[in-house]
Amino acid sequence: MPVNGTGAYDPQNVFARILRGELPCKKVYEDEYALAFHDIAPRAPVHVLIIPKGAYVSFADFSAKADDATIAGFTRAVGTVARDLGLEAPGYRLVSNTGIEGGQEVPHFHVHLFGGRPLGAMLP
Ligand code: DGP
Repeated sequence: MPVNGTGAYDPQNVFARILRGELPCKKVYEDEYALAFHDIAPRAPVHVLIIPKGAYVSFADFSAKADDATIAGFTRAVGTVARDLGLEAPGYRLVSNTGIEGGQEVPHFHVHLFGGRPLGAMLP
């Protein structure tokens, strides 16, 4: 079910629980700004989710409320994950579904990183 990208943060959402260590994940990267782990239902040979450590519902929330250091640190972490996974040369795709019409299902801001095969044209 798509979620409201501008609503109140639900601390029981699945990614909050992963951040707290209450649920397992296949971690690929972590620093002070971000945690990255494999998507539970991968749609490409590489399908990793990168999430900030703070309580942000969506990209809308993150881009409005996070301080500049947090936005910079998170953005840099996304690039680092892609580089560490060897995706820089072949290329990759970043997606952040936001809110109801964006098809967001987990109400903790996340970026999908897709790669490992030709992804074709960007179509909704
Ligand atoms: P979306 O909110 O639509 O951008 O997508 C959420 C993604 O999160 C979806 O691709 C499936 C993934 N997902 C949902 N629950 C879990 C979970 O418990 N663990 C992991 N690793 N991924 C999950």
